[in-house]
Amino acid sequence: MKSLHHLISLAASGLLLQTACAPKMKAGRIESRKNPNIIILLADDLGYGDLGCYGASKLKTPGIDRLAASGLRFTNGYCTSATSTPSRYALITGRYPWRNERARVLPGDAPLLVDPESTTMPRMLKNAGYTTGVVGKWHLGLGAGKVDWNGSISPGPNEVGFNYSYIMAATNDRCPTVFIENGTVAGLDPADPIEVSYKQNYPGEPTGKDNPDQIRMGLTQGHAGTIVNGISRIGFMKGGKKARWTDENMADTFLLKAEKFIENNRNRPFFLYYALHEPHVPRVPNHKFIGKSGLGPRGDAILEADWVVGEFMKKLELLGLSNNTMVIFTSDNGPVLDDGYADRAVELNGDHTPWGPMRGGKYSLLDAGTHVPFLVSWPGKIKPGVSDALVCQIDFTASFAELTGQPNPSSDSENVLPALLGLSSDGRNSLILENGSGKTLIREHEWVMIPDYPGEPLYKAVNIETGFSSEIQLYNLRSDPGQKMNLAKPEALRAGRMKEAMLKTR
Ligand code: NG6
Ligand code: CA
Repeated sequence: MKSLHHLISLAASGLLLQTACAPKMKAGRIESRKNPNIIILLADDLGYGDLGCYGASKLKTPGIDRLAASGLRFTNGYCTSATSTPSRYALITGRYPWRNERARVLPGDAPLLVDPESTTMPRMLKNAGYTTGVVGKWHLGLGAGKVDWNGSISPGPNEVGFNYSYIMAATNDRCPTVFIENGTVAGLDPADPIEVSYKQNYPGEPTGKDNPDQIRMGLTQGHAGTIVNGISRIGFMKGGKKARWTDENMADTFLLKAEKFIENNRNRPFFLYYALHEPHVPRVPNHKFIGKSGLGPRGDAILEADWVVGEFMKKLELLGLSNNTMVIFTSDNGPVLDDGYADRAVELNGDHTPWGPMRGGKYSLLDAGTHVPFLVSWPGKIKPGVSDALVCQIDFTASFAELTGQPNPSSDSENVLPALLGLSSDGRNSLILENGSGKTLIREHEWVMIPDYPGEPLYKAVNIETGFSSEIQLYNLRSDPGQKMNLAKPEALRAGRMKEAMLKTR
């Protein structure tokens, strides 16, 4: 029924008619073209309150604000998890990450987390005739066990549905610090092979732990492994010197690859998953952004991300693709200030509020862990505005299935296409969210229930509330977005029912 209703509302809006009749290419070529290009821009650790369009006044983000003004700005947009790997797993597969025990922050040498046999979102789009690409942060594992970084690195993105990939294996603070293009380390000199280990250092290789005099950014927690570009990382590596990245150039490198991908595929439907590395640690933006935000490296890195989005959107426009492309901008998890490097993010933050009006942040069960910026633009198709519909990145799979006429490969993923297109103010009724290590909570409409999880109330290292409590928590996010008033006692029935609903889904 729901799907029929959706079809009717789509037809009423003229969308189905327009897309069905859209083949505007020269006769005979690309006959089947009826699907818009789809681009997902995913920031790393960017908070709801980090953007001008979401109320930030201390940081100027004109590039992303322009994208927001051209489309729909969601006020209840979510990622599934408060850390990267599980969040990205859900985005790519449409499956809840807590169903997979391995869906936790992965080391740089972890095997591929996504089942290559499964119908992932990119594979589904490929089935619909799309050319698919991923550029940027991967963090979903590579290979099937021990990876030979000097040979063909497989399975990886190209085996789970991407035609093209240009990625970093894990995070910008993890080894190996090289880019991998279609399964091969880019720019590798065969005479200087790479080795990677998360167990021990290689004799003679400098590390943050043993050679603190060689690092240019101090440490507050971890990250005492191999030094690359004057910054020590998590894990160890040797060799591959020519292929190692320079953090200052990373944004330019990814931007060029992303632009090249859309340029090369301008004449056929494409899907691009462009996963920016900002403002994840280490925050080492290009020289042109240093000192520009007044908030230190974290703010400067956000300015860099904003510039990247602005440049990329200009390119899309220049290629004449704007009106046939749905662009989504969002973040993989909530914000964090001190995430291991002494970059003075806390000291220089002033009264900026990366978490917006919410409580918690990255790693947290509280709302700011997963409540993220969420913009959807498709000029000419989506009327600009603001939507309060409850939507989640896990729903891209089912929604794009609807958009492209494919079967939905995952029942965890709900078709919220009418909400994404601004044709309906209804999104999901309920959604299960996760802190990144398997602890779940449930949101239903404006209500959120966090089960009783005994544990430390604070992640001391990052100074973020965990959301753990020996008491069940229930909040009304509409009247209390800062989660100050636990209503679990006066609303015991509701809290109990929600807990039951959550456990039933698990
Ligand atoms: C943590 C790292 C943090 C970050 C995070 C993953 C330490 C002390 N902290 O373990 O710096 O890399 O993992 O972030 O090592 S995420 O956004 O990719 O999930
Ligand atoms: Ca992240």
